[in-house]
Amino acid sequence: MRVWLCLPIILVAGACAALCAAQTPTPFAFPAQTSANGLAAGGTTAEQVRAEFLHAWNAYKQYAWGHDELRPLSHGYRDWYGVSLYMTPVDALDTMVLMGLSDEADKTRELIAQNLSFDKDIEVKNFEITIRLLGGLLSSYQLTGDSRLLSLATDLGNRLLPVFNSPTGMPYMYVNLKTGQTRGAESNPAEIGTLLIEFGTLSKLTGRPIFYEKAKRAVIELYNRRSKIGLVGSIINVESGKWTDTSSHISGGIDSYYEYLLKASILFDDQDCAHMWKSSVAAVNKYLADTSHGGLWYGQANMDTGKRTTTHFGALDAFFAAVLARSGDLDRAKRLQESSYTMWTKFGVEPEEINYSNFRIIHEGYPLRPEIAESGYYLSFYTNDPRYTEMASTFLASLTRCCKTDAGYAGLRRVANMEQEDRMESFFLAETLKYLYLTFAPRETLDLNKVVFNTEAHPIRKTW
Ligand code: DMJ
Repeated sequence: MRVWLCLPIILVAGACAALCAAQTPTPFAFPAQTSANGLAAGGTTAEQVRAEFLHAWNAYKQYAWGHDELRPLSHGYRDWYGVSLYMTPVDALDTMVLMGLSDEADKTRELIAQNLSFDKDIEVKNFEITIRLLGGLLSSYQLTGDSRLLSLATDLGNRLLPVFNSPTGMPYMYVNLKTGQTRGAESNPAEIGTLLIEFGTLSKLTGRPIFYEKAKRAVIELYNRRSKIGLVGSIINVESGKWTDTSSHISGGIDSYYEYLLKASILFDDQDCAHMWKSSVAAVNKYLADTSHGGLWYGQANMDTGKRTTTHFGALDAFFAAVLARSGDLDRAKRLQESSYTMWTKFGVEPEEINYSNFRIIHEGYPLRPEIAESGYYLSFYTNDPRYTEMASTFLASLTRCCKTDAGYAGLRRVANMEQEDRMESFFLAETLKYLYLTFAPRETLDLNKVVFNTEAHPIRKTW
């Protein structure tokens, strides 16, 4: 059981100084996972997940090499901003390393190091670029010791810094990578608060405190605007500091704000974050948690009154069981994972959102999301209960049955009829298949107590 210290929140200036001593690059290795007979040491299922990863990756190589994403139905590609930022290779690289695919990992690392440049006149979404690219580069740098990846991460971090130049210090949503021009004052807790791990790690690895200082000030500004009952809303203006949508929940738009309070407290021994996590999760469990059909769910409530507004739960919300498990609250984590699993099995694949009071679908797509597999992996690691490998087997079977195509994997437009859509998000390789693989792989493949995963499943090890 983790012991939480409730220290008063202090101003960030000066508080980060101890965090930032330059670190010598020390690559860390995972144990080899392939035995003499070529099978993964965790048995055939880990090997199956690895084969599915290769099916998806080979399709990317054949039809989308050098581009952001594969289009698995039309055999084409998609670049988010018209030019490639190598989204899929950067997101997938540490999964290859973890799976022991060293030749693929070496070639992918060369592709990135020789071609990726952030010197581009494009306006990018700070949140997505931070969790996928900055997180991916930092994790792969730690895994391989290739200093070119750290140089890319540092260049990217410098180009993202202007987002914090708002009157409150909370980040704008978009920034131009060449000019530093920002846009998007209406933001949300997830996009404001999900920067601590990546910017903090960059501070640690470069010895430059500015990254963590800016990210942490943003989180404190946000936390200080919580309601009297301790909840945050859905949308806040980073210039005025005023809430423009007071609906509170743990779903997309807020979710990883809570995740990073907990994880930053662990990764950086940050007692301010520990305090903010502890008080936030208490409010979440008091006002957002709900019971329905005998299960634990988390719905929506007004941030000021705590009054229940809707009873919606979805694929993104399933992340919370992992966070609860990491915090030591295994009881709630297990109950919530059972609810998420019901949502998956009732429809064959989980819909984006349902109404948990009547099990009607609210949003019917499934874009290959990882959260339910992520929570299953955490619970499997912390409990050793075969229930969670059973769940992972169900997820893998549904994915191969409903989403696999001749060229990779496709998200679903509608789970009701399993109609596929022409998109394979990079998080399928970064997260979904990584968490499934780790669930089946031998426990020593990765010690969850020694790393912190960013919200895009990039493991960061505390080398400081
Ligand atoms: C990923 O980019 C991250 O996990 C993020 O926190 C939420 N959305 C997707 C996966 O569903």
